[in-house]
Amino acid sequence: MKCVIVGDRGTGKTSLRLSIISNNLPHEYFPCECSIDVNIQNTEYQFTMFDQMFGSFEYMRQLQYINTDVFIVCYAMDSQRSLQSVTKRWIPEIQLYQPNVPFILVGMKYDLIETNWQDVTFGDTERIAKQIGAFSHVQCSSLNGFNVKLVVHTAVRAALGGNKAKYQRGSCKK
Ligand SMILES: Nc1nc2c(ncn2[C@@H]2O[C@H](COP(=O)(O)OP(=O)(O)OP(=O)(O)O)[C@@H](O)[C@H]2O)c(=O)[nH]1
Ligand SMILES: [Mg+2]
Repeated sequence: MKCVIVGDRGTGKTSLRLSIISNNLPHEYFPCECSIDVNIQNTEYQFTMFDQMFGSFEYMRQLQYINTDVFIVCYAMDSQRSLQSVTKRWIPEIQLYQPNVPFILVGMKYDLIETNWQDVTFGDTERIAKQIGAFSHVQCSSLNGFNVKLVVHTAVRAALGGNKAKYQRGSCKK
């Protein structure tokens, strides 16, 4: 099962991928791909995650999108701009190249909502998730591990459900 993580620079894509496999934030360079086994309803799936290898080059990113089963589309919860990029940039791009592949919307850096003023509200993000046709919307923190497993399980379920999946309400604290 191939999962590609997309989102603006610094939203936490690599940290999420590494948190999924190790529950630690990166301290050094790691390759762009890693896999874990996920058991859902007594079936084991190999879940392979990629984050962007090619910086801002769209023509190279589209190659990475080939054969993707599910996208994780990220915004950072302390960045309104990264949420705007979801609708302006990332959704148009993945739908251009992989129009039938399901995706989930993921709010990153949930831990910051306790310390920082938030300009991204939960209502806004739920509304946007529905508008863009996300399978689901989850908010998580790679720093403390909150909802990281849920991101994986939701992505696997989206991949299994394919493009027929209906929006499912996100599982967030508030
Ligand atoms: N507080 C907090 N910081 C985080 C979290 N996840 C990532 N960060 C920090 O955000 C910064 C960017 O994280 P990356 O994982 O490198 O983000 P990225 O999306 O891979 O960035 P690019 O590869 O440059 O596109 C780093 O300083 C991380 O330590 C999180 O859940 N909470
Ligand atoms: Mg990265």
